Parts: sequence; structure tokens; C-alpha cells
Amino acid sequence: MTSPTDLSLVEDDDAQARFDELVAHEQRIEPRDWMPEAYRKTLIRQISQHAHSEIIGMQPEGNWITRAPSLKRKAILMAKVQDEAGHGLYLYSAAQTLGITRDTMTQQLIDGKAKYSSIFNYPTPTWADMGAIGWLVDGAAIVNQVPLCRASYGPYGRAMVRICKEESFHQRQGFEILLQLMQGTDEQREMAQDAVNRWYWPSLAMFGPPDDESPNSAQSMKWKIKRFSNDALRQRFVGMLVPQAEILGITLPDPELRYNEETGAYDMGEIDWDEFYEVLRGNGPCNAERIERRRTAHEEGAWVREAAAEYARKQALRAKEVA
Ligand code: FAQ
Repeated sequence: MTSPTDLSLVEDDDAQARFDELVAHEQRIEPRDWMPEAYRKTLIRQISQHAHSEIIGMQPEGNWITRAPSLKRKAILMAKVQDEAGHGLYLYSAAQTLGITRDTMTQQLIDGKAKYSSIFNYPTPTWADMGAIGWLVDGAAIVNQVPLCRASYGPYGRAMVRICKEESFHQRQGFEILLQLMQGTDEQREMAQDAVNRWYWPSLAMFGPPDDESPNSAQSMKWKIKRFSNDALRQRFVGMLVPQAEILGITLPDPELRYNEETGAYDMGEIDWDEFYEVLRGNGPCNAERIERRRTAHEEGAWVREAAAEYARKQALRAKEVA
């Protein structure tokens, strides 16, 4: 005789087999589908961290909106920073389909318990930083995120399609800022080079730890959330940067960087992983400032949330009265 517990086991086995088949055949897993608990957890982890990165990532550039060198630059930068807010919203929505609430995610972020990309804990002291962020940070984001458009989880993959289109514009605007500076005065060229010197290494660290120190990669690749390893994407990014740096006339600050004919890949200097892990532990140059700013913005925005909730309540009441 089969007990109820055994029956649920049989059901889980069938469900697991269906899940495996969907993943194997490049079909999408949707919120209504059964999924292993570990798959759900991994997605919540990655998508929420990604959403937080977009929202915290507004701060380093927000720093320059009031000081952009022209009205046109200001309008472009404002549009870009607003795009990042939009990316955060699509991603929070995608994570919510997995059963976590937006409030929980926000609380985790402002309590300093959630991770977000290491890159956003560095300061932006000059206008050239807007160029370096666009070129390097958005450039790295595109290389990392284009494969995520094919992520096995439907809502994540679909959110990524639109995000990548916008990141592409962001990368070009950064490149164009640097190009203009490089065609300017000696001082402007120095400012552009200095910004690239400061952002280059942290942008390489965005791809995550080396493959042999990346605990999540193997399983995420089996589930077809990630399609390429951290090192493979880092290598692809550097390959993309080299010809663009030549056009800019900018030097990538790695004396060991050279193309290796034998391996068909770039040899590179060592990334400072101690610095990376320090930033992850909350000890980067701007971690405390970023979280404090987000917490304050959240508190100052309480009245907007209350007003929106009250408006929704009244609308629902009115709809009920009409019906
Ligand atoms: N920073 O085992 P793995 C943007 C953590 S958006 C902080 O390799 P996984 C747009 C990792 O979470 C940028 N933490 O992990 C923009 C894990 O910790 P956990 C964000 C990092 O998930 C531009 C641990 O280390 N992009 O730039 C970092 O397989 C301009 C072990 O690592 C995304 O989130 C890091 N750099 O691979 C916005 C893309 N790297 O959770 C504004 C989606 C690793 O076990 C302005 N995410 N960690 O405690 C991904 O592709 C992956 O999650 C990786 C990490 C590749 C980031």
C-alpha cells in the first residue's frame, strides 16, 4: 500500500523529471511550473542581488546629474539613471514571481544583509568617471547579461532582453564621453585615463570570482541560468575592450595584458581578489555611504508609498461600487 508521503514523493519525482526535460530542451520554466527548491532559491539570490545592483548603481552616477558639463549631457545622464531604476523594477518583479516580497528584498538591502555588485562601492570624483562607468561597467554588464536573456527562468530571461537593449545605449554614451575627452586638452585626456585606471580592475571583478572559487557556477550552468563561466565572460570582455581602447587612445592599466596566439585568449595580470572580498564584506570605499543613502531615500519615500496605496484602495473601492 502507498502512504500519502510516498505519493508525494512519486509526484515530486515526476515533477522533477518534467522540470529536467524542460531545461534540457531549452524550454522556459514559468512561475506556475514546479521547480526544485534550490533552483528557486538560487534565482531569488541572483535576481534580487541583480535588482539591488541596479538600484544602488544609480548613486555613483546620480552624483553627477547636477554637475554634468552641459544641458545635453545632463539630460542623457538623467535618462540613463532612470533606466537603471527601471531595470531594478523589472528585476524585483521577476524575483517576486518566485514568492519573495518586494518589502522583504528592500529590507534585506537597507539592513546591509543583501549583496549587490562590488563595482558600485567605488567613488566618482570626476566627470570622466561617467565615461568610464558607461564604457567599462555597462560594457561588462552587457557581456554578462546578454547570455542571461536565455536564462531558463522565463520572467528573468524576458526582463533581461529589454535591459540589454538599454545597456547597449549606456555603453555607447560612456564610450562617447571618453572619446570626446580624449580629443580634448591634455588635462581632459589625463582625466579620462585616470578614470579608466581606477575602473578597469573593479570592472573585471564584476564577473565574480575565478571559476575554481565560484561555488554557484556549476549548478547554475546545469540549470541553464548561467550559460558561461565567470572567467570565460571576463575573457570575452577584455577581448572586446582592447580594440575599443585603441580607438580611444586609452591604455588599459595592465602591463601583462597581451594576446596569446597559442591559447587564443588574453593573458592578464592578477585581479586583486583580497580587495574584492573586502568590498563584499562591506569594507569598500563607499559601502556605508551607499547603504545609508538608500535607507534615507526609502524613509523619505514613505509618504509616496502611502499615497499610492491609498489611491489603489480608493480605486478598488470605486470599481466595487460600479460593479
Ligand atoms: N559583486 O559563485 P559565484 C549593472 C558573489 S548590474 C558582489 O560566482 P554567481 C548595470 C556572489 O553573489 C551589475 N558579489 O556567484 C548597471 C556569490 O555570493 P552568494 C550586477 C559578487 O551568482 C550599470 C559569491 O560572490 N549584475 O552593472 C560579485 O554564480 C551601471 C560567489 O560567486 C548582475 O547581478 C560581485 N561582482 O555569479 C547599473 C548580473 N561576484 O550569493 C547601474 C547577474 C560574485 O553565494 C550603472 N548576476 N559575487 O552569497 C550574475 O551573473 C551572477 O550572479 C554573478 C556571480 C556573475 C555576478
